[in-house]
Amino acid sequence: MDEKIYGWWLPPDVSVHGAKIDQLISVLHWFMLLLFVGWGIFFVYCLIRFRARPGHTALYAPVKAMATKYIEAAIVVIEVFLLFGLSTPVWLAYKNNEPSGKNALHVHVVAEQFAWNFHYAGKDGKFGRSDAQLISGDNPLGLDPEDAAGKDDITSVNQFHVPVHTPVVVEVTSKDVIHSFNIPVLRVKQDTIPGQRIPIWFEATRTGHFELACAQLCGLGHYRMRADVLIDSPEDYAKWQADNAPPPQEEPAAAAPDNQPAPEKK
Ligand SMILES: [Cu+2]
Repeated sequence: MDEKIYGWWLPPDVSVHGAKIDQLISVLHWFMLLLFVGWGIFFVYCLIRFRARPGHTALYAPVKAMATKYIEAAIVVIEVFLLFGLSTPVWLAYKNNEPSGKNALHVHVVAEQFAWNFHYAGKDGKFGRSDAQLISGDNPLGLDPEDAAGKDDITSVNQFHVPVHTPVVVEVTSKDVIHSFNIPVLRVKQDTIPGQRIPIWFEATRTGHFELACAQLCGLGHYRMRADVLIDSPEDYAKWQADNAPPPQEEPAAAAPDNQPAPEKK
């Protein structure tokens, strides 16, 4: 990786939509800190005020005080505001702004124990047919070698190249169990569910070498289920595509065994 990206606070944000998510995370954490300090002070006050001492007996009947009810009601109102007033609009803005049109790059991602497979449509912009029956050690995506649309498709294992300043729509699915596609610097996280192809999107604002991690405990090899995320300049991305353009059956990355991906040095 290019830099140390995990410190005391959030990792750097290199996405166009991440600033609002970061703002939301900050507001929620400051509010939780406020609640923590408030309840902490109240707890210590109670320990001292109601400590056991001679001449004082415990009161077993509930105390009838309105102040606590007002405080609890106020917290409920604030939490409802945080959920529906702040969080939901940020989520809707992200979900409703999925890029469409020709300039968006579409990538299919297939998770498996314990690797990430990436499938690009190639020059013709059409994804070749894939079939679970055709999946093998040499063909982890189950691509149909007979399908003309798939002849120029590009695949890679644990190497996720995307161009900078380009909307990218990723459709994630899984071959086996539930995994989670998580790229912290791009502020995207989506569970991958067998049998479902779920779209998420992002647009990177700078080039660099980052990390994709599986964020769902998916088996004994979960800890090593990661991929390199390479946000390339348009020239580097075009070069990578050209270097890896195939016929798919001769694609070197696709020939890597499922669990022993050979990471390519940048
Ligand atoms: Cu996983």
